[in-house]
Amino acid sequence: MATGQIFSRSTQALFYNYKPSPVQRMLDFDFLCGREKPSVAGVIQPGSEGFHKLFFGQEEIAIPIHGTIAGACQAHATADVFVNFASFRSAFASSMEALQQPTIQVVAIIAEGVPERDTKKLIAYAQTHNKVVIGPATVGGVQAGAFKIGDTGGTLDNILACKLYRPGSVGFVSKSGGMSNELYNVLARVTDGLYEGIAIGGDAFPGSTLSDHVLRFSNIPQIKMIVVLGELGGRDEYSLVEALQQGRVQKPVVAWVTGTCAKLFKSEVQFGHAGAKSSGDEESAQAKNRALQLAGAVVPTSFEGLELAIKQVFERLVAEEIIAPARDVTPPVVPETLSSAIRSGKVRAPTHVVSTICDDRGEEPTYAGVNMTTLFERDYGVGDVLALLWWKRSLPAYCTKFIEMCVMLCADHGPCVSGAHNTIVAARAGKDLVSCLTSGLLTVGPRFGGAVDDAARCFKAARDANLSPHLFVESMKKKGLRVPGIGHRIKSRDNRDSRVLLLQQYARAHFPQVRYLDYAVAVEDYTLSKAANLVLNVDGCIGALFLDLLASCAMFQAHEIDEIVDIGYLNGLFVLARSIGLIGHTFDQKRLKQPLYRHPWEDVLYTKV
Ligand code: Q5B
Repeated sequence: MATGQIFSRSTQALFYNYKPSPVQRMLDFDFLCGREKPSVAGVIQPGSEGFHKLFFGQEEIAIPIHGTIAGACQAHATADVFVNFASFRSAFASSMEALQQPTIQVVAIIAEGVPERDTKKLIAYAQTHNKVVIGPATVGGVQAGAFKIGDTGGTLDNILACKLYRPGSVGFVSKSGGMSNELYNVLARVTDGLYEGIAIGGDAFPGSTLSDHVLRFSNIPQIKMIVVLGELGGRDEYSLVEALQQGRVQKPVVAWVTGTCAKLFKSEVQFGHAGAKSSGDEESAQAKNRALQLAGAVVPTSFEGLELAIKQVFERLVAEEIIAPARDVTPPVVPETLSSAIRSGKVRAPTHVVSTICDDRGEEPTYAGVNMTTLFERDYGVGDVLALLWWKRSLPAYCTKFIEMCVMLCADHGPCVSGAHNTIVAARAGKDLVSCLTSGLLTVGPRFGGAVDDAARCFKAARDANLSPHLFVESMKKKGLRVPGIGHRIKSRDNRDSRVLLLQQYARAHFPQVRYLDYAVAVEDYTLSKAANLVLNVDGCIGALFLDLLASCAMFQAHEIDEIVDIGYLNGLFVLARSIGLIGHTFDQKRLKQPLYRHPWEDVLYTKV
């Protein structure tokens, strides 16, 4: 174990198993202390490479990520502290590997529950190689104004209140991390503050002991007095007693061993830490306090007396001119994050995204204010969900049933249509599901499946303007345009599209009125007089019937209907429906292990025109 300073203002650490909050806290501490270099040299995340963006003061910096411990040590040869945030399952292997790196001198193990036999192996290795293990089950340690491990010292407010941003004259060691924060606060109030503080962790076999650190503090000239907070259970405090008796600690020691209340219990009590359980009188807090006092430590009569005892020793050392109290400095202000400043109401910031259809911030996500539980309580279906997310309102059941019919009837129309063909070719080229799906969807347009909106626009404009079907078709022809929603590759007067018939049948039975459908059928009558395949197709039928739905269900105002037709919501019905079929085609091809598609030469006219 090292015999003096283990940290300084230039100490850098490697952080194992990235956790954004403790790393950022280390960097914020650095900034408060006025360090020039961040104390985290790199992060180790097994199997990953790259960098994490974090703040160093107001500036964003990139902290490199390394996939292996050895790689990180090689890249940052001067980083000698290993801050191990691995779980208790992997803490041993990673700590041992870190100790074996020549560049690493200190390993801090945060995890609780590391098996004692593993910790003993780490201790043995560290002792023979003169390295320091802090923990397991620890928050770590801090050298005020220089370096801190992970979450030691707690929040920024606490670090400021405890003046940990500049060194004082007191060395402090305890088992408990929580009690360290408490004592840092006491030290800031009744002394000139902490120089170095270590929480050795609450396990029965800590990697380094109270006395290890007290002896180390004896060799650090800046430390003028030492405060020790022990705990019932174990015999660690007796090594300190021995060191005091042997005169190996020349600086005043103020000590208190917590757990005196254990005597009030009839049976043995296990306190919070794994090692905090006394087996036998010698391990009781009372016995250890007595022994420490006899060995020369200043030991108050209760925990409440600890503050006064520290104060008195400090004041004596000041009077004897052993301590020249550290002067206070004003630390820089660590900029707040935007989210915390917004939370505390200090700033307002414009949002960059507006969303009005859903909210996932509460206990349950909502669609237009309707939560998931309600969806099922009310037995809502896909049509209802679509209405909530597309129009932010519930529609009458006959409308949502119609929407579901559209989705069901347009889900697929065989493997030969443009969309399915593209999807099949993509699947056979080995593409992933999303690529196959989007490859098919990209064919949806004015000729294939994407004529619903245009059909609605044209039928609405013509019907609202009282244009006769004949004049409407001829005016389109004059402009050189095909009537959207009319015509089909395989359907005709004598081979009607059953989807169109089913939708018409349903609407005539359930819609209050079908004036746009009637108009579309009159257009079809006229176009059929020109050619047998100029039928009202599925796009045209949905377009006309949706106009009827919007106009008659009393849920939309006139300007909203115009907006729906303008924006072009209705092709969305075909896109949604056909996605079901395209996904089916993708899986079908993959299941059949179909080979790469190549179009046959015989099917291509090679010509020079
Ligand atoms: N003529 C659909 O054409 C098709 C005319 C017309 C006036 C028309 C064509 C068209 C409008 C767009 C439309 C949706 C390209 C169709 C769908 C989903 C699907 C698909 C599936 C599924 C078919 C022959 C003669 C020419 C043309 C004239 C044709 N259409 N005149 N208005 N609308 N429609 N698309 O058979 O004088 O000889 O020059 O663009 O609504 O996509 O199942 O396959 O579920 O997947 O190739 O149902 O109608 O006819 O181009 O040889 O034209 O008729 O001007 O006249 P065809 P063409 P002329 S549903």
